[in-house]
This record gives sequence, C-alpha cells and structure tokens, in this order.
Amino acid sequence: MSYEVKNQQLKKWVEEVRALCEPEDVYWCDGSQQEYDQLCDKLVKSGTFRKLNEQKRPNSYLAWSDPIDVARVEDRTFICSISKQDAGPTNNWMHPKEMKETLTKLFKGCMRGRTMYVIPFSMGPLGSPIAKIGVEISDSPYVAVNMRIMTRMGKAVIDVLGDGEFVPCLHSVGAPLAPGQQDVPWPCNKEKYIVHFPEERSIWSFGSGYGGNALLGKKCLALRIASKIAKDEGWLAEHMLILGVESPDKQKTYVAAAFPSACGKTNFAMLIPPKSFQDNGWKVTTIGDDIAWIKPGSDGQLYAINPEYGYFGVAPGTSAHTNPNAMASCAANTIFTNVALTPDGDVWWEGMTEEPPAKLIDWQGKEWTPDCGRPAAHPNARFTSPASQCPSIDPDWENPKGVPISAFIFGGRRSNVIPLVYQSLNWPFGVYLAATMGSETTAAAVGSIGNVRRDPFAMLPFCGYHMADYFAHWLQIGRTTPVPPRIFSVNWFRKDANGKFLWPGFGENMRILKWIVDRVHGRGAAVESPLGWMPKYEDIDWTGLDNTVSREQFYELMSVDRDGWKDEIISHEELFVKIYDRLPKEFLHIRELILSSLWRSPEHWEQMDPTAVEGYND
Ligand code: O2Y
Ligand code: MN
Repeated sequence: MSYEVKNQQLKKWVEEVRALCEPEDVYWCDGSQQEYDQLCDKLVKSGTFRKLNEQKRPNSYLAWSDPIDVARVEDRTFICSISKQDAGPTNNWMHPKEMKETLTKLFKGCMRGRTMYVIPFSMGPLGSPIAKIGVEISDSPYVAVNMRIMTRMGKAVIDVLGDGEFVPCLHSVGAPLAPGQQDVPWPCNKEKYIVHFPEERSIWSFGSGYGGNALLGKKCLALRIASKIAKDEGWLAEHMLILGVESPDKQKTYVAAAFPSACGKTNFAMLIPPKSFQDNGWKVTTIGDDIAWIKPGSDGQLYAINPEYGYFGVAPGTSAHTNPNAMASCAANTIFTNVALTPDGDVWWEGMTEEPPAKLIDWQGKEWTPDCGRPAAHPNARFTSPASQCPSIDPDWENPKGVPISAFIFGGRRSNVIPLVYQSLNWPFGVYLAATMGSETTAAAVGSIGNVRRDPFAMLPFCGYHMADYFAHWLQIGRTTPVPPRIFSVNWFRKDANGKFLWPGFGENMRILKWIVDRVHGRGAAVESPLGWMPKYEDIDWTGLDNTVSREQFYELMSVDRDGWKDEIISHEELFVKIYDRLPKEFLHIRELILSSLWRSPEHWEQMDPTAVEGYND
C-alpha cells in the first residue's frame, strides 16, 4: 500500500476478498497519471491495448474484447433483495443467501495468477454532500484505467472517506491463471453474474470485463444501488442527461432528460444550437450525458449532479456532423473499445465519415474492406473519455451543490401516436407519462403500436427495487417539493404516412428546448390538448429554418390521433398488470382522465381555446 488507509472496515473487507480470491498480489490504486501510464503500458504488453498514433490520437489506446463479452447482460443481472416482492417482477431475483453461496464458490480462487486492484472512487465531486464513495476490487487493469476516467479515483478518495461508509463493489473477470499459463488479451468467463444486494448496498460482478458489467460505479452503483438509497433517503438517482440552456439575457436554465437507448441521448446532452440561435446568444452546456443524482435543496428546488467524471459513449453513429462535441471529447486521452483500427494507427467506426476507409482491421482483428459484409466496429463499441474534454461542458459541472433543475424531459422513439412535444398538466400526469414511455424496437407498421418496448423513465434495466414503488417514490417527491420541475414529453421520431421523418433533425431540437425553457419561465404560449399543454405553430421559434417545417407538417407532428391514443392507453395496461400489486392508485385515475379527455368531442376541445387550429384534431 503506497498510502495510509485508516478505514478499518475497508482494510478488513480487502483482506477477506484477498483470502477468498487468492490473487498473486494486491495493488491499491492512487489515481495518479504515472500509475495510469504504467497500467496502460502493462495492458499494451499483455496484448489488451494497442497504443494509437500519438500524432492523431494523443495518449489513447484501443482494446478489442472477446466476442462473448461485448455489452451489458440484462438476463444475468440480479437484484437480490431479501424479499422477492421488493425486487419486483421486472428484475431477476435470487435470495441473497443463496446468491452469496453461488458467488462465493465462483469467486473462490478466481484471481489466481492475477493482481487484485483496490480502486477507491467517488461518484460525484469529491466531498460533495450529494456524492457517494465506492471501492471496487477488480482483477482487471482495464477496469482500473477506465475507472480513472469515469470516476474521481484514487488516494484523494481515501482521504475524503476517512472512517466513513463506502459501497463495496467486487469484480472479477473470472479467469484465474494456472502457474505459467499464458494470459489472453481479454480474459472473461462465459458464466456471468452482475449482482446487487440493495439492503446491504453491495455489488458482486463475475465473468465480464466489459462496460456496465465491470465499471461498477456506473450502472450498478450510480443507478441500481443508488436508486434504492435515494428511495430510502428521499432523493432521485436517474438515468438522465443534464444540460443547461443559456438565453440571450444570460439566464441559465437546467433540464434533466431521460431517453431509452438509440434515441440520441448523448447528442441531446451535447446539443449545438442552430447558427441563427447561436447568433442570437443561445448556448447549450453539458453537465452529464447519462446519470443524474437529484436532491431537494433547502430552497425547495431540486438540485442535480452528474455523478460521473467521464463518458462511456457509443462510437458507431458518432461523427463531426452528428456530435462534434463528442468527437472533440474523444480526440485524446481516450480508451476505445471494439472500434476498428486504421492503417495509420487511428480509429474508425460506422458513421464516423461518409466514406469508409479502403481498408481497416476490424474489432475482431480481421482485415476489413468496405465490401466485406461485416461491420468494422461492434455496434456497441465505446469510447471512454474525460468529461472535462467536452467543449460544451458547463462551468458548474463540478459544483458540489449541483445545479437547479427546472424541467424533466422524457422521450422515446415513436413513429406515430406521441406528439413532438407536450407539457404534462401537473406532476402526477408527468409521472404517468414517464412511467408509460416506450420506444419502438423495429419500425412500426402504420397505425400500429405493436412493437413498443415500455421503458419507464428509461430505468427498466436500472431500477434497484420494485418499479411500482419507484413510481410511488416519484409521486411522493412531487408532494414534498415546493417548486417541482415542469414535466415534458418529446418525440423526434414521428413519421408521415410514407414513412418519412416529420422532424428535420437533431440540430433543430433546440427550437423545442427553447419552448420548454419559455414554458418553465411562464413566458411560452400554449394551448390545452387532451394530453397537456402544446405549442401552436407560432409558439415555436423557426428563425433560420425557412419554412422547412410547414404549418401542416408541424400539426401532423403535434396531432393527437384519438384512436391511436385509445390503443396506446390500452397498451399501458400490459405494464400496469405486471406490477399491479404495488401500482399507485393515481395511475388508474390519470388513465381514466386521459381517456375522458380523448372522448371529449373535437368541437368541444376547440371551443376551449378559440386560437386552437384545426391541425390539433384528427
Ligand atoms: O454495454 C455497456 O456496458 C454500456 S451500456 C451504457 C453505456 C453508457 C451509457 N449508457 C449505457 C446504457 O446502457 O444505458
Ligand atoms: Mn445509459
């Protein structure tokens, strides 16, 4: 140990794990640059890393994983609460005692021939009252170096920890080495367990070295365990980006937004406003791209921090066109996983450039040409980059108090039914809309809502307890927060009858964001619809878009198709029935209220607001 550790609990746990896992040696990470460089050199020597061209990609490395270890494994992820009911029907469960017996057998001797790294980390700025400390023990140096980018990691954390509490996170790739046995570049085990003990607040992960399975601060601690802590303590741990909008008069408004995967979450977190908005003084800044911890402040507002320190961003589809801020973030000091290697020692992935390079080495180490019929990068290929390198990073991104949240935005990928944007009538309606959000897994047939995967709050794989209790917790936060943020629904993916996207693209999302910010400050006009408050065509700032979105197109994007909504409401039942035992009673009433609004005749609805245009009705 190169530094003093006073925490007896931590020393005792490290000793117990050493005795169980039988590593060759134990190394306490100090988090220094020198240590990082040495570990990267070790990973280059072992064949896990390839150093990239220093001119093109300074201080950066490429790793290719085993093809059986390329993504989070939801079917091997467990919430082992004492009672099965507390995990709820949307989580895998096993009794903690039984799971501990299973895991103890797997972990016995699992680190033989390897170094055991002790990785102290803070989720959130060091010493922030919102932050939490974890200690990951791992036999993977790849995990140690990734954790240094993704979290505040090392000796400074031990100093802040003192005698305090930490979340123990035990990880092994599950590939012990016999004496003299040659290691492989990506050790892992075909048997995998990603296990959470929510009452004990501990994590055990076995068999995978990849992403969310292995970097235990992210999905395991910051979402699954933290969501349970948050429920017990009265705050929120959410799968949300946080961004700031600065208006021409320098007013700053922060919003948090949840989207299921493949909905452009990172692009939204790092949004660059259209030129005309920039010229008028609008600016978007990034606090976080994936996770938000949100706590009530003494002034009655909710304050959010990004508990992470880096991005574990998906590479394919990211380009200077789709997300220049993400490209700048991974320009240096980055670990790439499962992308392709160019002949000049740089990286490439699908969508990075319009024209693919003539030849590459793909993520499986095979020669690749554009006509070979295989993707060059794995679809879940990633870059691990320091958040500080993002050009849009907000000056307050490390503010230990967090930033005040004025709005929550929930969105999915829906080709029909869900309007471009609407504001929920009040907090409980907003909780209902977030609880019933969903995304299409494949393109929907016109008029069908058959292939929608419900992903409440984008938290389905990340909630560490019963989903219905989570909804009740959100309702309770609304009751106890004097100034709750406004809640909005967005859908950038609505299509016309010919299957063409109606909204012109991600860059234009700023226009909707501006309306949301205007609503929050009580200056945005809106009309009442059966779902909530909606902008009229005139309420959106179209500056610089030259009629690209016609009035008719806008009202098609905004239309509330009554028959479609009746089907939509019926399909909410599928989720509600699944979690019926603990479903908040409010949801049944809200469902009835939406239905009754849909049943109201269009004529009546128009009468409610004489300025409402025909396009709002079907
Ligand atoms: O496959 C993985 O382990 C990465 S999953 C991931 C990474 C960054 C941000 N979000 C996610 C996610 O699955 O939501
Ligand atoms: Mn995520």
